[in-house]
Amino acid sequence: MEHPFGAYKGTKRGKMPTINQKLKEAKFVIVLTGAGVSAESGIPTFRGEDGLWKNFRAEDLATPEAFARNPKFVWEWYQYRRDIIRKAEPNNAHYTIAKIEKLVPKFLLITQNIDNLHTKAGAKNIIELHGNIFRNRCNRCGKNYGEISDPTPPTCQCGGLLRPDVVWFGESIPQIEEAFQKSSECDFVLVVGTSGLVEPAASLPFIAKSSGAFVVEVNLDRTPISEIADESLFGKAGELLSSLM
Ligand code: BV8
Ligand code: ZN
Repeated sequence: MEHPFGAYKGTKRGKMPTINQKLKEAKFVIVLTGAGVSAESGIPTFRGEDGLWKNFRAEDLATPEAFARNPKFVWEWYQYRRDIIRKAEPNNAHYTIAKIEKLVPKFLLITQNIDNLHTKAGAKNIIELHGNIFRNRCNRCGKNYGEISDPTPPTCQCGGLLRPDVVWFGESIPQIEEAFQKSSECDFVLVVGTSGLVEPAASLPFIAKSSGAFVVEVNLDRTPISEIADESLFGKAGELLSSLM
């Protein structure tokens, strides 16, 4: 979706020194990422042109109802996604975010992604808001399991079915309170590759902004977050982030 003003690229020169200056002065940097940060690693996003996972919408399959109705189908969909994600490598955006972590006094990465690529790129202080596709857990007793290659969902000792350890639509987010709290404490938030449509993650930049943080957004297009961003950089995260350094 092209934003209304056409592909406004902004005068990067005019923006970069401000952003660099603010990043240098920052005491506590939070980076919030969505599927767009992994797009250049070859992982489909949810809502872009190349979005969708094998013609299925996450809203239809990433739900407890879908799993209850057809556990084998939902499990297969995750095995299909795991195969793609396992082969993916972090891209320059993941590596640059891991570099920022080492350069600022205090840092927290909050990601909506479940692809483990930020960890693979060396980031340390991470909240995986929506879980991690390489972990599994029992749908009944919550017992944690590691990677499983079975083609159908195995059964736990308690008799419950195993499921990916991710947060489905309609499920609560275990670390959301911590994410809200930290977002209200930071003074710089960098939002990368999220359409800002999925709640409650989408509220985090607004909380940071209302607490006085400097908000920078990196995205191909405008999003609801563009309305409050101090600077929006339109383009590919893998290319733009390195110029931030
Ligand atoms: C909850 C894990 C309550 C699973 C995911 C009606 C209105 C408002 C809200 C709701 C509503 N109905 C229901 C809700 C709540 C719902 C929600 O927000 N729905 C949305 C769809 C409207 N939220 C929930 O259900 C959440 N839980 O609210 O619980 C509750 C409370 C207490 C007790 C019980 C219950 C749970 C949400 C979590 C769902 N799980 N993923 C899986 O992946 O299988 S969400 C899924 O979407 C991923 O995590 C993904 O990361 C996330 C968000 O999408 P994005 O990351 O933003 O990805 P998207 O494709 O949308 O955008 C990509 C962006 O990148 C684009 O802007 C694109 O331009 C940009 N881009 C692309 N390439 C690049 C790029 N940018 C830079 N460079 C590039 N190269
Ligand atoms: Zn169990």
